[in-house]
Amino acid sequence: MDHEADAFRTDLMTITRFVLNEQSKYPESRGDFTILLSNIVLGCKFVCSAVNKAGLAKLIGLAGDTNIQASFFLFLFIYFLTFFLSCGEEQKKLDVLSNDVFIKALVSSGRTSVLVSEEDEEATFVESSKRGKYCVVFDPLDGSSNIDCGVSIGTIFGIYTMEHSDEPTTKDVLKPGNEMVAAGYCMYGSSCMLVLSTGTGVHGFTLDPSLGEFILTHPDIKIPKKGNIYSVNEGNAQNWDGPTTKYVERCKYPKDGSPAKSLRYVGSMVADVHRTLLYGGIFLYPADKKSPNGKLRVLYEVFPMAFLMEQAGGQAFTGKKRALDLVPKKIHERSPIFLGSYDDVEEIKALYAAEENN
Ligand code: AFP
Repeated sequence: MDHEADAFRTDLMTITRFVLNEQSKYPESRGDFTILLSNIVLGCKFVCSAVNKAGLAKLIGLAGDTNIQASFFLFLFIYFLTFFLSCGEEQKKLDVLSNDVFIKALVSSGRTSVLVSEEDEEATFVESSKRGKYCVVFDPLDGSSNIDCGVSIGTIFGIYTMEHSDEPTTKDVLKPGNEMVAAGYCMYGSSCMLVLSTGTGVHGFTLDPSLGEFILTHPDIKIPKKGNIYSVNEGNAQNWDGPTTKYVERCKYPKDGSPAKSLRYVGSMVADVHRTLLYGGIFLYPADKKSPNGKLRVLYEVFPMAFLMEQAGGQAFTGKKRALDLVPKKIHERSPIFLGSYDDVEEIKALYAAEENN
């Protein structure tokens, strides 16, 4: 009997219900944000479905091209040759497809004016008949070098409000991250999960594939105050600066008698930040001699993740200042980033402060 009741949980908190509830707290609201968000959610569902099918489509496509009368060895030769030749191509296609999906979803929402995507060199200015009061910065498929091995990848987004009705320009998105009104990511992994903050905490929704709905599974996520995991590409260690080198050394050989931290690094920001958010610890992509500004992009990687971390009780630091206080000058600008548990980020902040004092 209970089983049956479980099958008809129409009282579940879907993401649409959640956002409508939030909207009802602001009686003056006209529902523009709800409409924008439902278009982002639609984009995530499309990309999730494309990512899930990617590996299968490649195999089915190849099998279909093969003459079943051919000898077994010829079959194997063509199969593997085509498989390897198609790897890079497939990856590129999924990036481009995801970008198209989000641009179309955002423009057709009628609620956006400026869009900045990792995939496009220039910002997209929405035609006047379809314009709205929001600007969206996003990376449609972050971690795409991980597609071919089936590792988690994701979409990252941040939302700003236009404060005027003049012609939109890039100035509308070249604002500090603390002016974002919402940020989130969708992770395409063993499950598809959307993590969102509209400035009132961080909430996680898991896609129920049978319903096609994101269900609230992780309400009010709080990052542990201190963690025991550090996450960094240690292959770059020879080029790090003093404070980063010292910090990672301390993770491995703590001086206060505490146990060494574990290292976890996927190389997909969404996956690494998601784990950090849930388990605690620190994610770092520091500056190094080769990349003095680090690798990650301010608008659609650093800011949204920093926003989520702060909303969950953690911190995000650039090596010089609070990440959300950066004011980007270019839409694809990069910045070093250290984010995660409050105490862990506090430690790296102290090391940079000590270096500055010296
Ligand atoms: P790709 O999209 O090229 O895979 O880059 C992913 C990414 O921007 C971010 O998701 C990772 O945290 C970071 O790069 C990994 O960079 P390294 O490969 O240099 O460690």
